[in-house]
Amino acid sequence: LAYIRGETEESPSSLDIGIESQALVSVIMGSDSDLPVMSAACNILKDFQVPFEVTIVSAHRTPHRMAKYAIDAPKRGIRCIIAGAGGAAHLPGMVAAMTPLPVIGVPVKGHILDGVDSLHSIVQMPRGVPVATVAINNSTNAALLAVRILGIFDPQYTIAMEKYQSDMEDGVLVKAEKLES
Ligand code: RP5
Repeated sequence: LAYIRGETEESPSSLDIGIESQALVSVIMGSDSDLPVMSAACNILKDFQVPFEVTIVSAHRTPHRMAKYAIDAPKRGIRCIIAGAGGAAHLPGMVAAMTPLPVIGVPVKGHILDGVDSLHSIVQMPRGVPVATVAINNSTNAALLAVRILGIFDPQYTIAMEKYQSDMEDGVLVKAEKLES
């Protein structure tokens, strides 16, 4: 089933994940169990009106799909890949090895090792194969970084990012004023 940006105000569920052919950003994850974490990235991309797609690609369970997805992504117009995975989190690194696109890795917190295993798996890439790694479970920052990357060739995203930063600053200042009064 296609997940089309703007089709729903809800976070994507496991029923509406799929491929959006006009997507600039791809959000992939190793399992549907990652979706509660990765849906925050989808919400940010929606807020910034970035065409994106979201789907499941597992480095271990669907290695052939992963290879095809990574190789085809640039040809399909994808500009940046956000990849979330937990545990032995090889998806972001393996995708980065098979595509020239920027890959942003999201370490997903598992039940046993608190996500430190995922963080180390994603951040400890060998020289030559970079993955921009965000904090554990912080897919929000992954999406914000993707928006900044898109802003390099499309100023509308930079302008929107400046507004986001300004709104964030205003929000903190309001809280500070309340605290001080
Ligand atoms: C990884 O293994 C996934 O990214 C997920 O975080 C973890 C556990 O997957 P499930 O067993 O919940 O499907 O591949």
